[in-house]
Amino acid sequence: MAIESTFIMVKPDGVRRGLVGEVISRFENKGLTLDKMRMLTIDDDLASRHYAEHVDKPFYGELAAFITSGPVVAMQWSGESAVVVARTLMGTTNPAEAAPGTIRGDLGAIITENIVHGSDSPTSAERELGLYF
Ligand code: IDP
Ligand code: MG
Repeated sequence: MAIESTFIMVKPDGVRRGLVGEVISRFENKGLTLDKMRMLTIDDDLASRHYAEHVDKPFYGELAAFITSGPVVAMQWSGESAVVVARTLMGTTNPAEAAPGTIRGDLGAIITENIVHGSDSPTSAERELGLYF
């Protein structure tokens, strides 16, 4: 048990669909604390650093085109076990299979356009927060 910080981002589909408030509300209602927030449009260089683990994957071209397609809202959230708490709220990667009650399960249906990014470990969180803040 430990207080952690995690990096959460509303992706371009979430911003376009007007879901920023909905996503923020879910994290607030869970009891996490919003520490930092900024809106920006990701360029190709930042996309390749953010998704460094995926640059060689077959879906990277589609992923990079999508993540640079419009503004995102980048955030730092903190709280007890914040990394896993946030991932649980988000739901599994593919919204088509994500459980109802999760952000992706309730709001999405397409794997690329899954509304929200969240760090998958405290190590990833530290690296990703350093890219944006
Ligand atoms: P995560 O966002 O749940 O951590 P990752 O495996 O890290 O999932 O993948 C990063 C992002 O890449 C996903 O959120 C999704 O938008 C996209 N993605 C992952 N796997 C696929 C795929 O097989 N096809 C298309 N897009 C994918
Ligand atoms: Mg990931």
